Amino acid sequence: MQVIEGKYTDADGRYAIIAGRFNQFVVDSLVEGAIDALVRHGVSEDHITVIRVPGAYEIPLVAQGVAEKGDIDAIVALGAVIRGSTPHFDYIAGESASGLSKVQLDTGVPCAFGVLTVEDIEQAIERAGTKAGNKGAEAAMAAIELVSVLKQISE
Ligand code: INI
Repeated sequence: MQVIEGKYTDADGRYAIIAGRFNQFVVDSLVEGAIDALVRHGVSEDHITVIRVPGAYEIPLVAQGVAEKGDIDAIVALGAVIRGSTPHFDYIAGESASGLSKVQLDTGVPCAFGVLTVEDIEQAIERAGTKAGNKGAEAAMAAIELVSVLKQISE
């Protein structure tokens, strides 16, 4: 039996974090968590690029451009879409998720989904480094794992 599992360290990988500016104080904590997780798992700070975009809706387009350029191993998408204050929540959250899924399938570059889609600001804060952990860090770990799995299945 052969079992392929992703490793949680990456000394050579290049990562792009694409972060929405909307709900910035929440997203900044996700960015901080993602960078901390990448660096603590071996990624050099010189190999991390942070790109800011207006909101979660714009992340897929920029992810597509980054992925097509070909010099990044994985993308960590970070944002916060809060239903309470967003009548068009479903459109923004849905397009962000499906757009990122399309980018990773079209390009083969993993796009970890660290976009919070929550009911209210309290839930957002809980997922940005308080009682429910830091979803930015979790997305960064998923990105590292996917880079490792893809490397192994292509060997
Ligand atoms: N963008 C977000 O990332 N989160 C939100 O909660 C949000 N709200 O509330 O509207 C939001 N809107 C902006 C959107 O992502 C685009 O930037 C905008 O529609 C311009 O294309």
